[in-house]
Amino acid sequence: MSTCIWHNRYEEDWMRAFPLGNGRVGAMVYGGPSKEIIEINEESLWSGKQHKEVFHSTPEGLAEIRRLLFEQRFGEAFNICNETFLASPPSVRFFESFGELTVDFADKSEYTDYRKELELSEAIVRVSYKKSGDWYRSETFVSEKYDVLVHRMVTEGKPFSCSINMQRSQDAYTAALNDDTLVMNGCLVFKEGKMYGEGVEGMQFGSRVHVVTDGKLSSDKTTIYIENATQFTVYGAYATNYNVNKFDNDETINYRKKLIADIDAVKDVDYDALKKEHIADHKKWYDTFELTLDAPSYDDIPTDERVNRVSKEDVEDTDLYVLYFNFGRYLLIESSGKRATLPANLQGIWCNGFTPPWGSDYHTNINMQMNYWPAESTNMSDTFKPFTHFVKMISKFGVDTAKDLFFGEGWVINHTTDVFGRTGIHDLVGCGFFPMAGAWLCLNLWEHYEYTNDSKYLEEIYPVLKGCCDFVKSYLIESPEGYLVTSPSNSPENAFYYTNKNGERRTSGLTYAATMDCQIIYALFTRMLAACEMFDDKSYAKGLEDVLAKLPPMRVSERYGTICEWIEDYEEMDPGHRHISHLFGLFPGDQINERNPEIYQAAKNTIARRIAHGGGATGWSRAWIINFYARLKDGENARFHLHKLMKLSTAENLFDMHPPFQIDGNFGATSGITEMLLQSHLGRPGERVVELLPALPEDWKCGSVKGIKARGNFAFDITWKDNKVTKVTITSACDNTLRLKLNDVCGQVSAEKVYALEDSVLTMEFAEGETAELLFLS
Ligand code: FUC
Ligand code: CA
Repeated sequence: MSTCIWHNRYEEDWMRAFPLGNGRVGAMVYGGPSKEIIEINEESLWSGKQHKEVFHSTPEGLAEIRRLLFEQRFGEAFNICNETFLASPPSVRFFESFGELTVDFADKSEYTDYRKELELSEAIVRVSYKKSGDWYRSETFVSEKYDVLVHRMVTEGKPFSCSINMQRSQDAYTAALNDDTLVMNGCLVFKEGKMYGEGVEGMQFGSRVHVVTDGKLSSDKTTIYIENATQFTVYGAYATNYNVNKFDNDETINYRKKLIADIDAVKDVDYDALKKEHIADHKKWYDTFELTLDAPSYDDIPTDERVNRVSKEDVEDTDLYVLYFNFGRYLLIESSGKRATLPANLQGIWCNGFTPPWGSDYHTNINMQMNYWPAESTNMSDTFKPFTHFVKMISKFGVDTAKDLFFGEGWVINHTTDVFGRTGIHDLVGCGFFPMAGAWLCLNLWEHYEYTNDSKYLEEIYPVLKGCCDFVKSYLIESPEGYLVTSPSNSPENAFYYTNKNGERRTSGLTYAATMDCQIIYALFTRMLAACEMFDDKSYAKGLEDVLAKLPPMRVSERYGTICEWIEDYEEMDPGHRHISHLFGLFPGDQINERNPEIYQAAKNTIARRIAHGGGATGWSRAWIINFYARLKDGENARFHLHKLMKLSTAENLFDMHPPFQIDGNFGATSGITEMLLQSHLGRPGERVVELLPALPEDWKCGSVKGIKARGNFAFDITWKDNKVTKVTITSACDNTLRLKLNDVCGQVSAEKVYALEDSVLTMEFAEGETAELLFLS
């Protein structure tokens, strides 16, 4: 059971550094033997500030676009969108690196016996090596309790000398306050630019670094020097003046106060006690789940070599999937659990430099939603907190956008946002237009409710869901076929071929009623109906039912046997496109399932066609495919694409590669593995049916999983042998009825607790906190 990522070779490369975090402060530890570099991030350090977006659309323009789309005059419709839809300023700003903490050693001589490891179950990076016969060992972690980074170096050999610095190459200055303390203070200045609008003197931020050592301390203007030491400990505190409840920089926040208080609280704590507490705190998050696959362990091979064995020699390393899975859970805990107040962005909280890919922002046409796919099923529900807050905030900012951009009700957001509440159409109309993003975000909220069964939470998010449904209802119009449709509409970020009125072959991304829109609306409205029932909101339910009755049905392509991606059976411009949006209903939705065999088969054909044309080329797309195959109960293909993900889209520190690094693939694949082991999407909310090992690959003969969650707040421990379930222990966190489908991995069932069996579905009543055991005989 792999829980340790390790290297025995050092290279000064951010993509080989190991990530740490406490949800708020992130760190990438390079592990350099002559110069240690720890790149720091703080979740809220974004350039820019809150900005009221300006829109240029008009009700007449929107009506004209819609008319043109119904007449298949896509080019003309697009031109109006292109001229009027883009927000001013057009782009959101960036998440940025906080700076680098460095320890520069005087001794630059050769080193041997190098080892750098990240122990996932402890959230500690350890580095060790020998120089001139002496061992040097460091440990680094980010404490949840004290909210600081801790880095300690010890040698049992000859004393050493080094210098310590905390720096950022722009917008900040560092000064030694005295011989043991550095302060860094800054203000993010963002220059005026065509895409970003006026220049901004933005967020204030700073750091306080404190050093404790048995050596001699001295300092000059910017640097602390340590001489003749056998050990030192560095404490780093980091903060900004961002206010997550305002979604803006806040001049009234004195971040320096926090830095001083944080260092004061930690600096005299005994190191071993501090570490012990850190590990115990981490285990509360991490130890809620355990996956074991009975496969050869290659823990003695460095992780980078294991990745390379898969990519270059095509080795099947099953145990590496377990490590990757554990890493996925770890990454969500470190970027969105513990002290996090903002959700995991495109890179979690780990970003190198000042202009990261896609600004390391929040993309809401799949990426942000995908980040949270494993949050509930892998039993770390509390990592979802920052997401809930974020969507609540967005729902406030999105009200003006719904009104001023689309002349609609409720709230809306499109395909990207930042931490300042941007909800308009950004970058380019072609990809930036996606008014169903909010509905998709709401479905994540719903999943949190279904997995926790927490009706207070549902009450809390009900207005947000309602506001989203209000927008969708106001956005729908009647099509010539008599359906209620979204218009304009697109299928992120694909386009299709059509023939225009002059008989010319053209492409368009815009149409009305793209399949994904209909699937998202179906998912949201059917769930909302369940919520209305709970709150006895009959008149609202009626409105939703009326819409559901008039949504266009899914269509099977006559040419390809696939699910049509758009309202018409168009040919895709890119048949291998990374977005497989029209399978939203298969995963994360539940509309496409085995109860409708024709559509289920069409979904299989849809993936096959995408893959035949080079689909799954980005890490996140491949991760999505794993979830699809799991839902199709196809364990072999799920495993095959997991293998491809390791082979083609995984870096030497196990970060997912779009490429470049993008964390959604890590999270998506973690969810995919979970879906292979347990599913609970069939049936109505509140009456879901659980299925065990629905997509177990032949190769994963024996194993066990502990703590895997099903909707309804059931936790399962499952043991299997020779591809058959042998024992299951179920704990219910609330009074509830379990419905368990006995599929072909389940033999003859027996239990001490009373159960009923009908049509291969076992039902069992649970009281809050009750545990029951099922045994299976083959
Ligand atoms: C979506 C994807 C891209 C990339 C970007 C951050 O727009 O289409 O592949 O992942 O988000
Ligand atoms: Ca965070």
